[in-house]
Amino acid sequence: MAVEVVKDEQNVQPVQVPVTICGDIHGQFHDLMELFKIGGPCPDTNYLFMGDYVDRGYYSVETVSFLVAMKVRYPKRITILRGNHESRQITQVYGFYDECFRKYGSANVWKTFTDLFDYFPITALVENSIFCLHGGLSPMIETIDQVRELNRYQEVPHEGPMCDLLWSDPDDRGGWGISPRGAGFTFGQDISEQFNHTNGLSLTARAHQLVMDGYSWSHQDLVVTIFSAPNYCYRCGNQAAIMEVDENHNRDFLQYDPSVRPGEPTVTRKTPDYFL
Ligand SMILES: [Mn+2]
Repeated sequence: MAVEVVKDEQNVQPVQVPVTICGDIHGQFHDLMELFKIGGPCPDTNYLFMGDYVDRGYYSVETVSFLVAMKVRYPKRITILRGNHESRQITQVYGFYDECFRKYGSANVWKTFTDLFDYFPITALVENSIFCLHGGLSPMIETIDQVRELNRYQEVPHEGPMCDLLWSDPDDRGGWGISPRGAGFTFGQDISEQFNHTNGLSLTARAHQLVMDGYSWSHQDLVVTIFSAPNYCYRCGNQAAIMEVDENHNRDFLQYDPSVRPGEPTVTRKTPDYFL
């Protein structure tokens, strides 16, 4: 059912205000429940999630199942974009594959989800004004129309425009730079200025990077990073945030801390070896 719902969405999925824009969740299911407490339940609040639902945290299965179920039930109320972790290759390294195997005794559920990920839209455009995506810009993409022309129905490629949109990061240095991640590029304020100007945008919103306050402005407020996994990997000590955009396009950031789970210590627990 989810394939049928997301496959007909556009590479640049149009989204209306009011909407609440969210960043990485990374399998932190209890914190996702906290997010809906802070932001309001779906469908009372419209949501736009910018990818990275799985890997790292212990509850990727529950996290992505919940979001996909909400998408099927309220397709016009929630938009779920693809992150660089919604990928066969990455999930075999960072936890989702192992979690599926442990919880279901086979890779079938992992296979079904990663096949679904190929159909997720890769960007969204809020009221022709806020361009939303997981990573960042690409030297091969000058216009939003060029994003519309991509064939997105595939595993996240190792290079090229679709890879860059899911992997790139803003940087203090100008121009294009080599990304230390080994995929995508870094892009400077001059690049953001040109892209926002060319496409008539007020803002590019993206996720993908841990920021200690849950949100962080770059490039003189042309780019915002939103990160919605508090105390990322159960050890980073960061706050999480979501960005509300109201009917008048006013923006408001809501920050939150980790949810406290019954029976669990409130102190940060010992970090499992595989996070190190
Ligand atoms: Mn990411």
